[in-house]
Amino acid sequence: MQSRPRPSPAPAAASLAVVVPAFRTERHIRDVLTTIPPEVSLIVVVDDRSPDRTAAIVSELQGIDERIVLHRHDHNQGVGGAVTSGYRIALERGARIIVKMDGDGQMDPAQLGRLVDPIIRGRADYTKGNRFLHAAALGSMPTARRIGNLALSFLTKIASGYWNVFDPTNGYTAIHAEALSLLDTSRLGKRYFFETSMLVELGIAGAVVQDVPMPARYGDEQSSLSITKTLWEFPPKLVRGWLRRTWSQHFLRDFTPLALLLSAGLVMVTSGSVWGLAWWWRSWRTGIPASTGTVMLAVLPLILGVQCLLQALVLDLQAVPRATIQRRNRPRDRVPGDLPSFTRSNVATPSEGIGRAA
Ligand SMILES: Nc1nc2c(ncn2[C@@H]2O[C@H](COP(=O)(O)OP(=O)(O)OP(=O)(O)O)[C@@H](O)[C@H]2O)c(=O)[nH]1
Ligand SMILES: [Mg+2]
Repeated sequence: MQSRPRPSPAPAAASLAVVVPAFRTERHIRDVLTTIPPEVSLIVVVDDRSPDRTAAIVSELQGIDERIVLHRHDHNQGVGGAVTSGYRIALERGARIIVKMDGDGQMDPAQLGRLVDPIIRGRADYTKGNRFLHAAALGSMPTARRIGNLALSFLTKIASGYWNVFDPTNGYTAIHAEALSLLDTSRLGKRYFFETSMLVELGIAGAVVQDVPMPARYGDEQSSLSITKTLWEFPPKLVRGWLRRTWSQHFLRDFTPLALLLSAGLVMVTSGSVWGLAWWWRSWRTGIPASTGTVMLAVLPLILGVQCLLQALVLDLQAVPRATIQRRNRPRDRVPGDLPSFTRSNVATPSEGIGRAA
């Protein structure tokens, strides 16, 4: 598959990298880049053909911070396309953990330590912010966005199989290189579906995903994300994601009891419904009530089918990945020595850094 990035020998070893997708961020990019903590050894800014001064400001900052690499797209590819380019560059330069931090200043660099901590400790392959775990932060999220997010979060749980995570569109994320190298990046959403599609692909790869409570920051940055467009565009993509993930996880890689229950449940619910509706239509047209046996032939498969589907749902809930890819590949239970350690003093608490909350 063409675009699976592989970690390759590093020109200069970069343990912890930050990828910054940037589009129309001239008012924020300077603050973002100058507050990234010193534990980060590589900062890849991807200018997504921004029509403003974003690239000029980044070039200027390269003169005072040699960690910064600027990659310019010759045509706009959307946030997903920008992050995918950044991931590729970070892997080529030997990054072990790659954080995605938006260029519009909505993600607080002071929270970076908390975000990467579970990955450094080998407890997760992918971490993401969750604004819903952080009560104070919820107040700063616009109401329409909160409701849309709740609905999409539930659909994403079904599609990705990560019943333990919430707030799937949160863009403050960190990933271990070994998990990233297993993903087929050509399947990732190019635009706003990117974060959600990451969860579906991680579900297919069997990575451990963990939420980290995170304050949301809504300031004066311009939002290009349309709630109605999102609610219209995401569900069909999520259904396709669910089909691919379920097929891969429960039918291809392993034929699990869930596969049996799901197949039996779908057959029974469909046949019971079709039989029941056909006889109901016939009785309605002729005025002759259906016999008890005919009714039972519709009701029984329906009840049994729904029970099978519910049981399949419970098994899916229990199948959330628990063994990290990094530990599966590294048998001994140890923290890798070449990753930066965030001490108590430089790991922010969840309540810190909400300075610009609206
Ligand atoms: N809108 C947009 N952002 C892009 C694009 N390419 C890269 N980005 C960057 O991707 C990041 C996320 O985009 P936003 O539009 O802020 O999306 P969001 O944070 O999910 O939504 P908001 O909460 O409305 O800010 C920002 O840092 C942008 O600068 C693009 O083509 N369009
Ligand atoms: Mg934003």
